[in-house]
Amino acid sequence: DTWRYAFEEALEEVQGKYAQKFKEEVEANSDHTVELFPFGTLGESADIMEQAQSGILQFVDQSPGFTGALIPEAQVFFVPYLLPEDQDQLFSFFRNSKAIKELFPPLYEAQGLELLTMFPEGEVMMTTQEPVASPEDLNEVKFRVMTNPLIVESYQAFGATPTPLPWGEVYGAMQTGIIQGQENPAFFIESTKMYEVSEHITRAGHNNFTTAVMANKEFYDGLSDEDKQVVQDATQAAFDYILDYQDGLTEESLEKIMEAKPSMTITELSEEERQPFRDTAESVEAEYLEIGGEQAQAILDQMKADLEAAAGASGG
Ligand code: 6CS
Repeated sequence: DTWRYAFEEALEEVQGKYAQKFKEEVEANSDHTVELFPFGTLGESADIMEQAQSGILQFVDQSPGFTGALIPEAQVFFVPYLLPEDQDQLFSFFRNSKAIKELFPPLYEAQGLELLTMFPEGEVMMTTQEPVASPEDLNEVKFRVMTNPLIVESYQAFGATPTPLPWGEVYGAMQTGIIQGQENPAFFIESTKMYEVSEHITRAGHNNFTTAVMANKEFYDGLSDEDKQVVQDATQAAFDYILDYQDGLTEESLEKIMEAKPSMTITELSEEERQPFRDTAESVEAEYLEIGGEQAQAILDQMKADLEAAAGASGG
């Protein structure tokens, strides 16, 4: 059969690299073919999700930043400073998290989706027109966020005026000044040329971009045991590959940005400067428990236990 797989990025960006590896594995180990649909070929993120839910697509990569509108629990990824900055701890968390492997799957199932994996894409950085060293500097800055209520809360707590937008509108909105800030990992700021329409990059260390890959559940349930194994093995191989792929990616991307635009500033906030941003975590977490759905508390507790285990495992 031909399996259709859509994602939110271009072929040579992180989600595309993951998808290419998944395709390669499936095709090497079965008679099936995987047809890849990069960003823009089938619409915005919300469109490909609908297509996966209705079975037009067999696979979809949609980030919790968008899924949080559908599965409120997925908004947990927007509690600032919840995920560790240390890469070993971060990767250990994604490899072993019980929240991801056991608690999230039933929530995705209820939406007609088989959750296959979640993986990180890189440290999230702000790009703005003016330098940012404190929440005061975000005052009156219309800041584009992905479309879920908790990240709106989070950027409000950071002092900004959050503006939820689908990805396709962000470059134009920055260019015309409708928004004056946005956040994304370095590789994406580089590949989408977001640096052309912003002047400053700020590293507050508040998050890592998480994404998720799923299958249409009816399709997945209808597969033979052998084909399910092919899908699971390809998922695991692509997961290992994509963590390796990210080694050094952030620094390389920042270098490319500086080459393309020498006037760009890249500022890593000090611990002291980060403190007021960090201080918002408590209130955003409380808001998550309010709006994060019935399983919010269970997910948050399990995430924290998983993160503690990951910190222990990597000696951190
Ligand atoms: O900011 C966004 O909306 C996009 N950012 C990344 C890194 N991937 C896909 C997503 O649509």
